Amino acid sequence: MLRPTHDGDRYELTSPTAMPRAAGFLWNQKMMIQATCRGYATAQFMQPEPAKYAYAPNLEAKTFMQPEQNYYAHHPGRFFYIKDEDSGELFSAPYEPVRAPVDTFTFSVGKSDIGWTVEHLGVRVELTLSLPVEDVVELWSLRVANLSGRPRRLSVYPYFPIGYMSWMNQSGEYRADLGGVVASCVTPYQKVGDYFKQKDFKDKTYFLCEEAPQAWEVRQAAFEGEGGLHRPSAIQADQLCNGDARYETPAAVVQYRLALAAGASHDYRFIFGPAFDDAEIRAVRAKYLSAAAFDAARADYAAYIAGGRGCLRIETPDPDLDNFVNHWLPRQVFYHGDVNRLSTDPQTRNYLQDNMGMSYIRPGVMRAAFLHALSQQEASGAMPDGILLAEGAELKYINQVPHTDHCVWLPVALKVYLDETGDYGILDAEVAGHEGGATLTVAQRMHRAMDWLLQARDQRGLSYIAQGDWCDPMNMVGYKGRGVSGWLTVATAYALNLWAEICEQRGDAPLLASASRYRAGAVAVNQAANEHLWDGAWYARGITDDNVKFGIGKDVEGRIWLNPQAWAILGGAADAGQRASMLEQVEQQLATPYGVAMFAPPYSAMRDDVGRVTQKHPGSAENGAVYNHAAVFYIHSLYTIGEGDRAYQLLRQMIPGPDEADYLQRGQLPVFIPNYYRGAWREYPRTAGRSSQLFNTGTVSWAYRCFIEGLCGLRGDADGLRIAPQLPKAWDAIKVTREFRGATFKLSIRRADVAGIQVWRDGERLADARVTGIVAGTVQALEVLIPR
Ligand code: CEZ
Repeated sequence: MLRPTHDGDRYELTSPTAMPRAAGFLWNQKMMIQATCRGYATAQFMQPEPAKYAYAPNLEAKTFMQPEQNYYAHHPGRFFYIKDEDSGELFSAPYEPVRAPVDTFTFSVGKSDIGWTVEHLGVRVELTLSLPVEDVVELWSLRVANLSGRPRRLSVYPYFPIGYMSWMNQSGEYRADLGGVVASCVTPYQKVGDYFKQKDFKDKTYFLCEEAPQAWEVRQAAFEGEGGLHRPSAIQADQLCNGDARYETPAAVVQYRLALAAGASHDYRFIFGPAFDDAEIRAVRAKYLSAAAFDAARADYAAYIAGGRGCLRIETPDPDLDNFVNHWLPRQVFYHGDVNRLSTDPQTRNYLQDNMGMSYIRPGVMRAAFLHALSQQEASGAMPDGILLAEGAELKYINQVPHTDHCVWLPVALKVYLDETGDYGILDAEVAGHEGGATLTVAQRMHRAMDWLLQARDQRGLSYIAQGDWCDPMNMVGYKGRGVSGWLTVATAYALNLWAEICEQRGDAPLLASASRYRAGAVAVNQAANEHLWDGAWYARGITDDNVKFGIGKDVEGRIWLNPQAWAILGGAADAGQRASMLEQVEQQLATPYGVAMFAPPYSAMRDDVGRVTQKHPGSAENGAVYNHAAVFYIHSLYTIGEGDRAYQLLRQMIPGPDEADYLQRGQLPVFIPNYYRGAWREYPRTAGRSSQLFNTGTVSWAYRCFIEGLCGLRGDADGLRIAPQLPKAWDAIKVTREFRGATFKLSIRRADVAGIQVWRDGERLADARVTGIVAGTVQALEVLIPR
């Protein structure tokens, strides 16, 4: 099997399985490669740091979830193999790794659990995954039922791969005392300081079984053997070998022998998660691993999710839309405001917009977040790139790249909060600066932020972009310190106007004086935009360090961008004629069947005066996708100018379906809005519309706002609720329930022969299309008539 040849110059191995990792290696001054007997190879070259030219099928990036994530056989997952003891036949649920053609398959996504039902070989497998409200633990229930009408002898094997935990130290074993598999590792590090940061990490992964199994295997390679994941060797034997993993990749696999009479079924429960030590594992077992505890945890969790149900129920001619808006959209908004994308340093714009959405769900959360963000304002009035949420958190990754737009989001988010709550008292709230900064009121800090935006402009009056604005990867327009952002310029005007409006609403003399100053500032900014950025039919995206205007008619790629148009509408730079021209150009150049693209045509190669956005694959992400965050700004802007039809069409396109061809093309369930759908509709129609599958996106707070305030037209003001629905042409009537400042409004909105909007209550017409004197706890029924 293994022998030296050529006088000892060479060794020969004749079995590919006896020493599967036996390898040789070669090198030169620029590279090295190690190759195993089975053909696996690891290579690296120097440029001058070590780099790869062939990659593992997974990405190691830890910055954020990756769009369009690829899955492969050894990707982490939760699997259950079922073997017929008599025939030896095998399948797995939900589907991987065996990929047997099962008879029936159901994947069921709920708001508070996910389930699968699979039938094959006369056996039904029902799986449910749920989570508790507080702890990091997966609750898995499994029911195996015999549908075959005859007694059956089965083996049931949950297979939870744990994966490559650490190059320093990893192992795993079955722990009878804890009732399951426990794998342990040491999170890798090299700096001494990291030892102290990491020593309390939860470096154990447990898989606990309510019912003790007959056998187990913890060494992944022993489980899989030569059979491969679709037919693991360990499963082909009668019984698992009770193996452990010693600096070997661990997996949690257990075996249950199950004799089921005809029509009988058996239930199992498992928990899976991380822990610091055995004591914690014991405690989590005691707390969760029983039928009663599962039921209680599920009920608690369902209640927790229901707490984010939002303030709007609609009944429209489009039931799929209703379902999304009533159930899934507020859930996604709640997710964002609840956990801030599970980051300790969310980007400031994300933090503000994600919490802005909480205005409709838990306004108190938005209030606290807003004050927290302001507490990290810099002395200059600038906002930092990220908001630190945890003690010891640091600005990382993208937050180390200087962006210039963060102050814009303050009045944007604040206005939504004020409209929803009327809590103008927040302007007087005092906010202590962090790291010994001054204590200032919210209004004073807002002034500083607006002053910062006003001064961060060049001699033409255009806003500097530094290494990015809203568009993170637009990092080379202004890295030399001169380039400006067309979007940020018109967005600055919008921010100034919003803040001025808030000051005017508050109405005390000093605030009024500030308001007129900021109004004048907005006028000046808009003038500059019109002078330097209007390109005849739309606004340019910016001007580079070398004074090259881009996003203009003569550009072959990146010719027209959505953001400057949308925000020129919002900020008032565009007059009616300009708006009409922009809308037409957007429709002609950016419309796709899957929504409106963020710009077009996509870049096909690097433009080093624009930046890495041009290096993304054409039509993906910021390189000309239907980037929903940008699309929703535009939709919102359309609602503000009474373009309800156009707005609705685009809003509807943001949700997958309802026809099958659309679902297939997008590849996504209509239970969330993804951050993008592929663009490049003209260039790459095959992939256009494909979902990124990323549910982290600033889109959702705006989308919810568009449904509430745009489509249904139910926006608050300082002391009332305005009523100005904008139904799409094809609709005659809708019903809406809107919760607002503690009261409930039940509206029946329909078209009638009226000249303007009429609102009727108890047979009496209200003076305006606006309700005031709102009393929490009351329910009002309103008839709303809108012109045909
Ligand atoms: O991140 C988002 C940001 O969270 O991109 C948006 C930006 O406004 C959001 O604040 C537009 O650029 O760095 C990159 O290239 C990434 O593409 C990120 O910009 C992007 C990712 O989608 C996050 O999942």
